Amino acid sequence: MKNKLTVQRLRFALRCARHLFAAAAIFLWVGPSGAAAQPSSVNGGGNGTFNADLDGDGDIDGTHFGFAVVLTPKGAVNGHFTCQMAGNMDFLGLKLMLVEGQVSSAFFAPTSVTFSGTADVTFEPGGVFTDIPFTVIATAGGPGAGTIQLTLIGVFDGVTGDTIPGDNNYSLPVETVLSGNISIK
Ligand SMILES: [Ca+2]
Ligand SMILES: [Ca+2]
Repeated sequence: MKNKLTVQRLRFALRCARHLFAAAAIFLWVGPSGAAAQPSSVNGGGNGTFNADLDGDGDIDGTHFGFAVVLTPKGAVNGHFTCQMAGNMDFLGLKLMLVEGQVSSAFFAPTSVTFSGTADVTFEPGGVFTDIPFTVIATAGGPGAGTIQLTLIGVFDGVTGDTIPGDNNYSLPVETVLSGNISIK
C-alpha cells in the first residue's frame, strides 16, 4: 500500500515536472518574438478635447498639442512638449494660453508614456511664467483613442480647469485626441 502511494506520488511529481517543462518551453519559444521591444519614443500632434466646457463659456474646451520625446540608447531623455488653447480653442477668455516644455525625464510603458520637464507658460493677456515643472501622461492612439493629461506643478492650484483643488498643482482633465495621433514606438 505504502509503495503504491509512493509510486502515485512519483508519477504525480513527474507529471508536474513535464507540465512545468512544457510551460517553460512555450515561454522561451514565445518570449523573444512575442515580447514587444521596450518602447523608446513617443510622438504626438493634433487637437484634443476635454469633452467638457471647463470655463463655462458655452463651448467644449480642448488644446492644440505637439510633442516628441526620445529615450536614447545611453538612457538620456530628450524632448519637447507644446500645447496651447487659442484661436478656435480659447479658454478663460484668454487670447492665448501656451505651454512650451523641455522634457528631461520619461517612463515608457507599452501603451503609455509619462514624461516630465520644465515649461514656460504664456498667458495673453497675463505674461509669461518661466521654468514651471510639468508632467504629461500620454497614451497612444488616434481620434477617440489617444489621450494626454497635463499637470503643472506648484502653480495655479484651484484655477478653472484644475481637477484636484488643494494639491498645489494645476491638473487639467484627461484630454482625448480629436484629430491627429499619438504614437509610441
Ligand atoms: Ca469652454
Ligand atoms: Ca490642484
